[in-house]
Amino acid sequence: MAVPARRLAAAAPDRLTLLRALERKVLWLATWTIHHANHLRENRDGLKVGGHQASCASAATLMTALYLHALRPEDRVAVKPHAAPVFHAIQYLLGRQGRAALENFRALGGAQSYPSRTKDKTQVDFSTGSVGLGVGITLFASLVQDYVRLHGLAPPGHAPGRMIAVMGDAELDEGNVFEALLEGWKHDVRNLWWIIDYNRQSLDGVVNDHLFQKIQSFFDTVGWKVVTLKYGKRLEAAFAREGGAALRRWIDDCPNDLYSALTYQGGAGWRQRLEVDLGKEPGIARLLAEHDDAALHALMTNLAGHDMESLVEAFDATADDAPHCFVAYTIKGFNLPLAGHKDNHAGLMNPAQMDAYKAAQNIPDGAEWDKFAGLDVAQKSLEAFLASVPIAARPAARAQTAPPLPMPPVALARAAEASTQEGFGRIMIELARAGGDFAARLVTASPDVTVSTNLGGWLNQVGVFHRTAHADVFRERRVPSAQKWALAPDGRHIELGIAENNLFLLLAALGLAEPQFGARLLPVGTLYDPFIARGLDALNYACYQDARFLLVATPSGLTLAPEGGAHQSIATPLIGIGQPGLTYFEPAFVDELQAVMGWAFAHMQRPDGGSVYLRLSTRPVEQPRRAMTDALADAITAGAYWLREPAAGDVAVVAMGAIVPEAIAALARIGERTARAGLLVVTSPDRLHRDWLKEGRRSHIARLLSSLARDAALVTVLDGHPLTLSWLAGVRGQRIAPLGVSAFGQSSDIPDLYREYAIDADAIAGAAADLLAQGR
Ligand SMILES: Cc1ncc(C[n+]2csc(CCOP(=O)(O)OP(=O)(O)O)c2C)c(N)n1
Ligand SMILES: [Mg+2]
Repeated sequence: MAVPARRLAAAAPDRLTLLRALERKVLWLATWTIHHANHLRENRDGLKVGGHQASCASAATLMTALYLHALRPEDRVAVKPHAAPVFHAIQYLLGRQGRAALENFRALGGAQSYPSRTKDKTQVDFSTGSVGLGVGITLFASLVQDYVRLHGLAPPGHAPGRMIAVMGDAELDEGNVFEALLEGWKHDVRNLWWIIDYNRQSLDGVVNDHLFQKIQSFFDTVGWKVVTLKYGKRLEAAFAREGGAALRRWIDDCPNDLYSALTYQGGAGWRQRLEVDLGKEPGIARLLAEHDDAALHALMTNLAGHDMESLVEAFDATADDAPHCFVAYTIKGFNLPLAGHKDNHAGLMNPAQMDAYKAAQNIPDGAEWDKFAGLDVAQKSLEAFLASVPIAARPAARAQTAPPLPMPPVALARAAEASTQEGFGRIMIELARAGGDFAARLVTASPDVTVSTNLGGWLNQVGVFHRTAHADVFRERRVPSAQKWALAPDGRHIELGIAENNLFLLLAALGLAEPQFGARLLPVGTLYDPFIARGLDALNYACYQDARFLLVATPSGLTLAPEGGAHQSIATPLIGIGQPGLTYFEPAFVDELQAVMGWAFAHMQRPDGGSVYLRLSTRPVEQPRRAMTDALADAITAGAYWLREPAAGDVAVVAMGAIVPEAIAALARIGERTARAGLLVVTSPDRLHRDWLKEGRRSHIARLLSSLARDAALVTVLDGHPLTLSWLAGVRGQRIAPLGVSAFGQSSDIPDLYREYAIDADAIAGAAADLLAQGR
């Protein structure tokens, strides 16, 4: 809520007094929460519980100003991970979480170490923890907010909010922040605030001097407004006195490490140094004489990031929707004995220091969790104020869940041969043609591999999204091209530059559109499978906060043969199995893919569902002639089915994805040696494994394998790491030959590569023969 300047001036003293009192309480509660967890709770394992009192102190003023003054119900915030206790304290004061959450900070069921959308029982907008990613997601959330609004999907009366990151200065060392900034510039993002807690300290020590100049120029370059909040009102007043200009110059020129050390040493340290450096400047002696040590320390550390009035003014002055970067000068550990020490990141106040702090806060014994004890403002006024702040109007519950939209049936022309990647492109085109609410909510994104992952046809139907329309110049000039490339606010594909981190952060933001903006989107992101690794932390981050999306990774494996080893993924199936919140499928045939996509979109919309990862291929494969029965579709989505039932044989081949044709060819050879061998096609080792862990002998895979003789052997094969399927030996205690790829690939064609890496029909038949020869 932008308060008009004149009204603010009239109302300021009262509001500022209230905010300052609450700021003190916020810091106390955050500090006490950490202290309690480390010193007053039973410690059963000898581990340090931890928490970051200095990082909290650094952010306490600006988070109080933000949450209890500037924040509106529609705004969304990513809080720097190690300021979680400050966030929890504010939520506690607002009545949004109980005392038990704070008492159990970092304990099971209590407030989380770092804000967590899924594990905290209060309204966390964005989880944070891996530095830089919380910053980045706010930028993509602002893009998604615009997308939702420009597509008319926002609920009636929805006001655009500001996407806000409260970030540590060291987060600017993470490359993903700059990748996001550049993408944000291309997309002309709006309603975005990044508030840098510029304490000039990271984990290990003090950051480079003059970093702020670089920050200023980075943000200028991408069209942001930079608001530098350096000195508080008291220092500004001192600068206006005789000797003030010299004092200002001295602080401006003071190296970060010296400023930090003097802050730690306090009043006497400041005095000694200023006498040496500025003693001869007119006015300085008087200034020093007028301030006792405590007052001098308070003056010299009066930075704007701890000056409520400066922060409130700065936030209120931000009326337009241009992206803003606030560089708020702060002190790590401000108002605590940890202040300024270079080693304070994980530092904890000891019990004696806490006692002194408690006494200074006038908090009686037993009133440590009291919301108002020791404050010099009447409890009633504080309660009334807390009830009146704009964010208090935010509904406690998350947005309502709309009923799931099923994927419409798609009739594909029968192809004798097709790759799963081709099938994906065709299904997307048909979905665009089918229209309706499902298609309206389908949104795709790709980091410069839209065409090469086969989204080109879909793109021609739906157009590229941009806030401002831009014609397709090639089309206008009649240059022949298969791709239409006009940008428009109603486009449904979001094109990104080559930065996989950005893709995953965008998918995370798109996949949170429903809880954040009240509009369900069905996001589909495409990239080359090997480059999942490039953005893996951001993918994990997206899953960690339960964003819902479909990730289509193609091409994959050795199978894209001539492209060579740098593009051939090996371990991604293991990521697919190991990543919580993401269900992995690797279909072999287009009809499997279609069944899987139907399941995936349903899964993405289920309250207890998640995201889905499809590992696809460009290899054209002969398609089976069969009808898709419900039973077959159920087996496919459960993770496996018998393509050829075994005749109680003593060996079966288990194959997945692009390698299934090799398995089919191998079966004929194995058949010459033994009773009919079975061919089990796996569509999701992930689904199978999860179900097996839960259901054991009653699991889908156990039931499928029970068609085999108990002592039958298995040959498993995939274009990926053999560990993906080798666990199948454990289901019924069978002998196994796990084939797959565990060394880097190289350029070649498929026959040579499959032979070289022993995943061809000969290798499969050979492995089966060896197992049979070993006997039972
Ligand atoms: C990706 C990642 N790497 C490392 C860490 C460990 N870590 C936590 S905080 C931090 C430094 C934070 O410094 P800054 O952002 O300046 O925060 P503040 O000074 O406010 O504590 C580091 C390295 C992390 N959380 N995430
Ligand atoms: Mg810092």
